[in-house]
Amino acid sequence: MPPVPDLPGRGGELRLHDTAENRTRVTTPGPVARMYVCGITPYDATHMGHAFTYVTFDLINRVWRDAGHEVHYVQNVTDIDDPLLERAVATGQDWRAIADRETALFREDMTALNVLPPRDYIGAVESIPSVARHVEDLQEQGAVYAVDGDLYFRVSRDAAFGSLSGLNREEMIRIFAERGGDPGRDGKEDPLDCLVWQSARPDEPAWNTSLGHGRPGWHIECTAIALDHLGMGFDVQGGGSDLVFPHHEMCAAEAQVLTGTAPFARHYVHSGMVAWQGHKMSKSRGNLVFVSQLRHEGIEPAAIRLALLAHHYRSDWAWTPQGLDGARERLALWRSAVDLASGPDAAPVLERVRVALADDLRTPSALDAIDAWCVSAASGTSADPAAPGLVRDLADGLLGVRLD
Ligand code: 5CA
Ligand code: ZN
Repeated sequence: MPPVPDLPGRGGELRLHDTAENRTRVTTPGPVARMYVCGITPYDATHMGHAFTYVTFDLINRVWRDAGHEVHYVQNVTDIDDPLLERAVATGQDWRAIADRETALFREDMTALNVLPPRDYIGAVESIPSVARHVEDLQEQGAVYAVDGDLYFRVSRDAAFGSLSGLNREEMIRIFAERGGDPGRDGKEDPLDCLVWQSARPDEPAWNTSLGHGRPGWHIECTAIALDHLGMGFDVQGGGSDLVFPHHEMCAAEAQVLTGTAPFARHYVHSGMVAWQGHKMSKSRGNLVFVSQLRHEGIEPAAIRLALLAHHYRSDWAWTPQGLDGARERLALWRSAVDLASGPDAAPVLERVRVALADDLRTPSALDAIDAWCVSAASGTSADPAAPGLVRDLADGLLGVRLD
């Protein structure tokens, strides 16, 4: 955990857009705010889309802390799944070696970007015993059936199924097919039922559990990890908007059936998609700009972070070299201003940044407020010797942009 500067006073309570209610409302965590953010599937390096998503949830972490909460942040790593095994076959490498290497690189990239690490960072493989227990519980409730040895969850058992994404059935079936689901498989009771346990396939890794020899489905992994480490009704479940359906809808449905209570999470928060070359940046398409590549080219991580923060987290946007150039200029402006011996009173900047971030993370306004202070400081007419230090601390503490 890197040091986070203490700031005078306290920020206000964070308001966030909730996908399930499709409106922005205040988060109401207890003394310990609880957040689960879906982690990477480690078969390729961290790209700007990942970075945008994890920087978004890092802001939530920082704003809650600034408002006086502790934060219990949990993240998974999907260290066994189809794309990882496909990459292993395609490259002739061991799937575990790929997962270990890419997970280590992701953590290095997150550290470079000054993203505060989760308290619990949990792998899918290490969670297999827990997944098996949760699937048994679902079986006892009659919420599971088998198709040729694979186990499916009956989504109809959750009365609230569909309410998170707000999609109609037809849309759900279409998107399910696009994002790892199998609506057309023969023998399923409902095309939308999702796999919770897949029996062993030849030449694929498998584990012995009470459910037989096999491996977990994707959604139940996050359900189990979130329930084990946070319990029901935690404050925020997060990820990119490509996880709204089916992933977060399925996680919530499984958890709600398992516990007989709702909601799984009190806010469902989703970041927009970062595109490059005309399409959403994705490992499967291969149109990627990697954090580690830019770092090796000598681009400062603080500049990458500023390039991301220039976009509101809910917007879809395209990465551009010009955007990065603008961020490097901004970083230089901020650095030269906080290196001055004095500047205009910074208390109003702190307030403006706090207000902007607490209002659904309006980062562009927060950056504008700091820009304005820097321009005014550079004009040299004001003389508060404490101001540059406060701006340095608030840029680091609230936005995660280190200026030293
Ligand atoms: N392991 C699962 C979640 S349990 C997974 O989706 N992994 S991932 O590696 O594909 O994506 C990790 C996170 O990055 C997810 O929250 C995803 O929504 C987000 N993400 C992926 N591509 C982009 C993109 N182009 N723009 C913004 N966020 C993205
Ligand atoms: Zn997940």
